[in-house]
Amino acid sequence: MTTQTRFPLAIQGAQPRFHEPVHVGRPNTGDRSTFIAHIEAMLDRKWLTNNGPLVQEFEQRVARDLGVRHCVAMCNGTVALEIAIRALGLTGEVIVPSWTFIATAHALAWQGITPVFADIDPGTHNLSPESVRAAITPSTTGIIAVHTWGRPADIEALSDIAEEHDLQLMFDAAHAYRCTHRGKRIGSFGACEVLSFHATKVFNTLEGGAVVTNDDVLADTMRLMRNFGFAGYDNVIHDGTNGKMVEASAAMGLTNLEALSSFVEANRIRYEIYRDRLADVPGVELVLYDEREENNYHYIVAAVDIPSRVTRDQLIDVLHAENILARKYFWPGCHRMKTYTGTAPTVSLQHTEQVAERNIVLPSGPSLTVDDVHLICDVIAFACERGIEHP
Ligand code: T4K
Repeated sequence: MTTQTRFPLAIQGAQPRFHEPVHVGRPNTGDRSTFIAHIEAMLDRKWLTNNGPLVQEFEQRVARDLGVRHCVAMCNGTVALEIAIRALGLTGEVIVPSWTFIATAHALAWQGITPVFADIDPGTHNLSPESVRAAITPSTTGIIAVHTWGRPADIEALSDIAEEHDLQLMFDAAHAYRCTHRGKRIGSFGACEVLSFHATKVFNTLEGGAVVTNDDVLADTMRLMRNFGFAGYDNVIHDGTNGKMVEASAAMGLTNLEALSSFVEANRIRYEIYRDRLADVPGVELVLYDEREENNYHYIVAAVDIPSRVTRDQLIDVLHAENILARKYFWPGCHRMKTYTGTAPTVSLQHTEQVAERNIVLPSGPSLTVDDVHLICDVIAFACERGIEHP
């Protein structure tokens, strides 16, 4: 269904098209009574955190779902990154994309490791292996590649580079739950992969994260590290922090895992509407999912460029005026965030720079109706075809 676009756009003074804002990252929540039953049982048990039964069940279910030996649940994805980085013994310099959420870089810098920013492939938004090669120095100890928007990184090329230069390779898989690479679910590539179960993710535990790995020793180390290094009462055998997932988060996780396939199906339907409706809009190019793989279709990502009659920033203004809260993730790129501008990038980040000026992430997910998606497409088509100056 398409709605006749009316004039003038909200930016020119009319009522916004949406009375209530529509968001990127509206939380997906499964069956309420299941969640509440878990919470009631938790309260009855009076066991709220510290490796409780819900967390243990959650870890087993996630590991089985992803086909990996260990899932070590944590309080959020950022702490999971930090713990994985320490457990792998990374030091000195670690290569990361600049085109990622700031947490990937901060998890290194927070522990005195220098994030060295490498460029991306503009088509996939994933780390460019050539750029990674160019960024290696004698101080490099590892690579953290991101499966950006759920599209798997170039795992084979990066593994070859890591092996050649004796570097650790781990993945930030915050976007990639229930996505596959060559038919195998993301979760068991590299030394380990880090998941985020933040409220805005396809699969949430309120806040939460995990490291998944097939390495038994690494998993044991991370279990110690997330609980202050305790190996039983009064016995600290490792350095550590408080990275534990609470039972209420695991309750949400168990609830949402049951509903995850329905979230993904709702995402797929909305993605296909965007894909079809925006295909002929001038200057708008969607980042497409690879249909040969399993995808979670969570992020709807597009580049806005000539011949669109509006720039990306103008389109954002138009959409926001209509209460459509599209985002510019990950503008301006980590290397342009204040904390990292003191050090000049060591390799060209030209694709990152270009993508950062054009990229837009659009609202999606089960909380949006398909009519909402059509309406958003109407506004985008109108703005890109006609421009904002049109009477
Ligand atoms: N690595 C990567 C590649 C990541 O993308 C992330 C997180 C991480 C690592 C770190 O994982 P965590 O430590 O977060 O587990 C949001 C999320 O907070 C962040 O988790 C996510 N990436 C990032 C891409 O997006 P913000 O600063 O944009 O959040 P905010 O508050 O602007 O919310 C985004 C939208 O979601 C808003 O339009 C409102 C909506 N929203 C949000 C929340 C929390 C809701 O409707 N309900 C809610 O409860 O970072």
